[in-house]
Amino acid sequence: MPFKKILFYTFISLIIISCTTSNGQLMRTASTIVINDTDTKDSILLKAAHVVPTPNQYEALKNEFIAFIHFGPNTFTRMEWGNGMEDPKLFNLQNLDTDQWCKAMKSAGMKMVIFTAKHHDGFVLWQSRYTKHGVMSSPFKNGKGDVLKELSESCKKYGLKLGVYLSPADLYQIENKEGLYGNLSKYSERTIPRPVEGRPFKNKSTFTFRVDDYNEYFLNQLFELLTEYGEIDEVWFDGAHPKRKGGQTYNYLAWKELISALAPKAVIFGKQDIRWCGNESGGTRDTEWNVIPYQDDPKEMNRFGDLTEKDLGSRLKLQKGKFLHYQQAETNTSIREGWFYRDEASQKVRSSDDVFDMYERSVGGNSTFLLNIPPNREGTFSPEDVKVLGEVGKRIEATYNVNLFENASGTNNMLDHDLNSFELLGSQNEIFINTKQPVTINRIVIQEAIATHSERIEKHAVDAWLDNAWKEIATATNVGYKRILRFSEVTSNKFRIRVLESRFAPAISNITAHYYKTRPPQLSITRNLEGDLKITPKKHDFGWKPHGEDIAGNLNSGYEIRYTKDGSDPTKSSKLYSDSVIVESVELKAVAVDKGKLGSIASKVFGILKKDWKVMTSDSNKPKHQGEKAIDENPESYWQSSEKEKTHFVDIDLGKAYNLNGFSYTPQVRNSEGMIEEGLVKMSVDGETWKVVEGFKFGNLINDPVVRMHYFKSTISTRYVRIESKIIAGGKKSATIAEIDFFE
Ligand code: FUL
Repeated sequence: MPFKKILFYTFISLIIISCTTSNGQLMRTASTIVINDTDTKDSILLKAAHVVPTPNQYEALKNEFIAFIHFGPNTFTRMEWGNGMEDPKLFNLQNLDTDQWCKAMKSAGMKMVIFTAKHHDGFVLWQSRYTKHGVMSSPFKNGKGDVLKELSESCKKYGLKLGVYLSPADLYQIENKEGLYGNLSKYSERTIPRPVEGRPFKNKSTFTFRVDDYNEYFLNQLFELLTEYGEIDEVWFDGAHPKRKGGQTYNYLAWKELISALAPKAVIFGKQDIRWCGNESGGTRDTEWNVIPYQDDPKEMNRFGDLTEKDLGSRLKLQKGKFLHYQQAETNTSIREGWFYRDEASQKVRSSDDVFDMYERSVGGNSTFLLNIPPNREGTFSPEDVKVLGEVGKRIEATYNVNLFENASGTNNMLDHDLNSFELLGSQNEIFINTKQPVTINRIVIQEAIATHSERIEKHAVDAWLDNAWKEIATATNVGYKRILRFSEVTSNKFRIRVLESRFAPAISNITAHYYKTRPPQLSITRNLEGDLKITPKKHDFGWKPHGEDIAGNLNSGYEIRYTKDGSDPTKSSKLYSDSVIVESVELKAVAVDKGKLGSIASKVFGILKKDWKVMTSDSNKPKHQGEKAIDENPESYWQSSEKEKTHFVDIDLGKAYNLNGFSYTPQVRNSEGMIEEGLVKMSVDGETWKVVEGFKFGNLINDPVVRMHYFKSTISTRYVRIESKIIAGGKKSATIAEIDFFE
């Protein structure tokens, strides 16, 4: 063995020995640790193993499953992004029922709710003293209503924590003549809150900051939110900006000072406490590290970029940092298509399978699950959303409230349900658990004592004693706050967890075992150009494959598929799916039936058959992205125009004239290129001269690239249709279409 290697192993052994004697702490823990020029790969790793969450971050992690609520003028206009000039009168809320929201969130097992007090449009949903653009100018309770107040009271009643989303982007303040955003005002000392006659504050504290008009406005509003609605546990700063003006910048460090003073228990999202997971679809990383390398000290940073890479905290990444910082991810997505409520008919709701799967991947993948439920125009959660929340809550309870290692023998500190007690693994990297009776399980939960010992496990495996031998049943990478391992069910009374790689001695605080009652699979529905229907089980995104076994197949064998073509929900006695069904202009719904039990219903609206369609012309194509790709029934392939012209178009010959009442646009999802945010639909009698039918608009496409519907004001009868782009999302220049469908 070369001398250097011997030295290294001696160093590691010494550390392990000292870990066992010094509680695994080789240096002081902190939520940010500086890396010096003299640090080596090993000392960087040692430092990473001592980066721990702040008490607030740790409390936030323990919430696990939390709710998001997007509500505002967009709920009434059906837009994803408003323009800031909406008439407050359209916020015509008649039957707000925040108790109903809280009941539903509680039924899902959620612990906190984050509410869009102000979205990008600038409309405020509380009685602010500092603007008239909000509930005070709406018909809601004759201008006297306060949605946040009602929600905060319901939260207290139902035992939910409350967080506020206050959008830094503010289109009302950008667009209106007296708007403060980007008004080039001078920086000067301002007292927060600015007194308003007749509206005194109960909280008498004041602050002085050197800021401009918009930052003062923002601070005044933060003051209201943090002092008049009870305890606030999270402040959510969104990074998106539909528009900017006047080089407006944000004095986040001042905002932070105010938040720390007024809401000392609050974590801040989008800044140093909590980061965006990097997508809005519920995607999770197989390895989600919360110890992240930074180039600057996060405590002093004003701006935080989005961290979207797959690998954020591997050993290699850590070596490139100047600061190691604890920053957990929130996996945020919506239960509906879009962040805001649009309608019941065409805005799909995620199935319970989907939500439960995301719950397991995110909470069990070292992050927090933040699920948005947008209230409808009535001011309630829609029945479908309530149903899914309730079902998911029941599953979580039935699975995770029953610990099948309850009376097992092994190291007590890991089996006692107490997050504060832990066992430090020294040179011994195997944990044995014996149950009195054999147990049938398909889930194991492991938690590290991150509050004191950071996240240290890098790779681990679980074995079960089966047929007189150890059989590996699951493997995964890091653990951190929580790892849920999922595997095909096994029955045994002996289990073993092996830590295969770690950053110094890991401290394990909790190990439990569970049984998830499998259900008929979710289905996926497609058709080809000829209209041939294909219904297959949707693949669950399992992060590992024990011994190459087909988990979905194992869990769901023996089911059959039933379907309807008239939009009604399929039942056990609906038509049995077999090959060779042709579908055209139908709303197809399908369900898997397993031992008499129905799975969740999958649905898809199919437009007219595309067999005889032709793309007559398009203004331009990029190589491999010809116009035909927009109508080939394959959402993976797409048409893409050049970047040269301002507007782009595709002309389609439908083969014969149809009476069309709308179309759907499927954006390509490979990257964020070419999403058509605004455009025109044109028709032609001869395929040469074109007349505008109407315009269309789709918001938030880059973050939320799902199929969008546009219904025509009245039916159009035509054979030739042109889809023309006007504005491409994100200021991009070329247009893309993955699929266009027309409906009769
Ligand atoms: C995005 C926003 O643009 C969306 O409207 C939504 O609020 C989402 C949570 O964040 O950046």
